[in-house]
Amino acid sequence: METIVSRGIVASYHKKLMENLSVDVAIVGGGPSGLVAAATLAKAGKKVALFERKLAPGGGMWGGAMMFNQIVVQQDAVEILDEYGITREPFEAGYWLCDSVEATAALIFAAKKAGATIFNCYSVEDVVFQNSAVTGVVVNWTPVQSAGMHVDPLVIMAKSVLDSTGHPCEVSRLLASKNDVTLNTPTGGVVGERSLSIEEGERTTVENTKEIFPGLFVSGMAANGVCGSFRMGPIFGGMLNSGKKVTRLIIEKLDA
Ligand code: 48F
Repeated sequence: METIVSRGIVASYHKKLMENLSVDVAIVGGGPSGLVAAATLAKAGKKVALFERKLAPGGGMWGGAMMFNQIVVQQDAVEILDEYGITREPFEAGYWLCDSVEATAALIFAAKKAGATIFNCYSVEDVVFQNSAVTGVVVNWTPVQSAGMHVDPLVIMAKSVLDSTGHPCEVSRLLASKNDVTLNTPTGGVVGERSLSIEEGERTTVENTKEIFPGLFVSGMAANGVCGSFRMGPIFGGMLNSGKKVTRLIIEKLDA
């Protein structure tokens, strides 16, 4: 029995990894925007692998605000809550309340069920840069990175890469710091996020969701970080809508 258990895990994981060495879309970061993108792209028939640094995907959604595990979602994202069966309670006109644990779990479940493959405990430490475009991601185990071990990474090739790493906008920063490139941002580089302004932050997180360099898209808080816009705190409509918008943009490009 001991051998059966180990053999099953090793063989099936090996198969999962082999099948994802080359994908349509590599999503970096399993927060709400990345998870919505993963679910929607996979539902549209695209081959999607999502890489999440932590043990549990979900990013900043689990904790609500200051660990009060409730989130606020505004009216224009209600359809997305309903699509994933997330319970919502009315609050003030145009605002809904959700349990953050239920909402996060629902998005993870939806992404997996739609056909995306989730690789947790992976950190994306670089991109593949060929012919002036991003063509993949360079991955390593998070514990290797956090222990500072000198272990070389593996490579996942992707037709499109999504930076949904949230506030640090890590993939975009890596690309900009290691290569002489001009990004599609107000300064041509990573501008960095501004302080909190909810209404503007929510609006611009969707506006800034775009392809910032050939092959590299940004969504969620990373979109505002890269473009120099505001943070917004524990309101999540913008994140959900950003995941939907980036899906449309990526599909347009993949199908062109
Ligand atoms: O920050 P995060 O939840 O991304 P998001 O979709 O949502 C932002 C909100 O949670 C919140 C907010 C809403 O109002 O402002 O902050 O923009 O999730 C980002 C995920 O990316 C992972 C990280 O662990 C987190 O789960 N991540 C970050 N860098 C890497 C990474 C990396 N280099 N490789 C893999 N995962």
